[in-house]
Amino acid sequence: MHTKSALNEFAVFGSPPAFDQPLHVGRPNLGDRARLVERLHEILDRRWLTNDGPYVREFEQRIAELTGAKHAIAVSNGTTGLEIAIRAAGLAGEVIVPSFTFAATVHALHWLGVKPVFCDINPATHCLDPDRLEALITPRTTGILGVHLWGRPCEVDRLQAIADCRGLKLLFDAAHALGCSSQGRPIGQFGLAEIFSFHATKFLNSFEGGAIVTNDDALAGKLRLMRNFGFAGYDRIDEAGINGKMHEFSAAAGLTNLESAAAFIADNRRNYESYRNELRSIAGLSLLEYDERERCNYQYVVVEIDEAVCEVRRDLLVEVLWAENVLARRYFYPGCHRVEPYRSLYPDAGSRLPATEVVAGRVLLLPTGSTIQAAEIRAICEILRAAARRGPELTRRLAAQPLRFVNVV
Ligand code: T4K
Repeated sequence: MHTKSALNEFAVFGSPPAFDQPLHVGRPNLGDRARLVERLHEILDRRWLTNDGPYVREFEQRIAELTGAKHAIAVSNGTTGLEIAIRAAGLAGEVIVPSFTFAATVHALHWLGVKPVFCDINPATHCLDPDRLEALITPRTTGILGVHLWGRPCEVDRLQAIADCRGLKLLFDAAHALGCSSQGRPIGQFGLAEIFSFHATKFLNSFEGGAIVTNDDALAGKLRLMRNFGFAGYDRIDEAGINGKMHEFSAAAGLTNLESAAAFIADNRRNYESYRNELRSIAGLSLLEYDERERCNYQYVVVEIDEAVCEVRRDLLVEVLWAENVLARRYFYPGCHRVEPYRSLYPDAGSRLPATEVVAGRVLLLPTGSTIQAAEIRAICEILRAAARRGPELTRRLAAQPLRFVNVV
């Protein structure tokens, strides 16, 4: 690792990179390897590989306990979980959803023939702005799909009040929010159902996987049927279902990683605080805060770049970092409304999403998780400090060469 504090040392201008190996946003956290292997042997010995196996049931039990939800239904991934929940909840016509989210949230609606109606976010929370939502409700609206982005909860009470008053179903994409809370209540307790992701890049992974949690008995029954082709018994199908089952290897990984979840959160929190200490002295860069009164998994280190202050574009900082082998991400640039098929289907959507467009243009996510060391965080921040201090000069010098890593949509 090389520490850099001057522009001339930057890899983007030809020097060797600060890091020999790439530092990722979303490097998987891994629990006790020996325990995982033990579980894998048990699965093979049992010859019960999928279809509601014992590890899947145990994993569901743990997720239900963690979220306080009455039912947890494990699924093959978060996207399939969203699709099954949207269908089981009977959403159709139009559903209100943020554009500032991972594409899966919106794809799940579109894939089921439901029109996503993009609602702007509150720039302070990065979540749905309830003040902008009511104006989007039409006679065709059947639901609201909120996203607890970065694990920071939506304004759940206000969204529920709107849903109740207008007769809409409320679901939450909680892909980022396992182990988080809102007003002291665990995520998993809100809306009709909430959907988690346990993808490799999530703080708690089952390699691939997800879970739908709900307190509604009837909905839970339907979700279980739909996850398994609609089978209610041998030769009996009660629903149009799909194959959304989690298999035993995934559940074994999820259970093993759950045993280390507190350690993963502690690592994330330690990293977050290191970034906070380093970044507070860099003008123009501000770290998105988590509410200390709530439970939080701290899995995302989100920085907002104020270009007017540091006089260098976010995208140029990304170019600099990638050249140094720091694979910072621009989640969720450019916003779903600006990617296909939504860009072509709803070409005017951007005009009512001003906060989404601004936030998508200034967000930068930095590497965290169990594999990142404090010295690496200091070195990353040193690069950012040098770049932000010499913003105009960096901008001028980069204008003279093609960007290697960043594409601008
Ligand atoms: N809703 C929201 C709000 C979501 O954020 C997501 C997923 C979903 C729904 C859907 O849930 P799933 O169906 O995925 O369960 C990643 C993840 O693929 C995606 O799960 C996640 N959100 C999203 C925020 O991030 P990419 O395309 O950025 O991933 P990728 O392949 O670039 O991985 C990120 C970094 O992690 C890479 O630099 C390499 C590293 N990595 C990745 C994998 C898979 C590893 O080191 N090891 C690995 O095994 O989307």
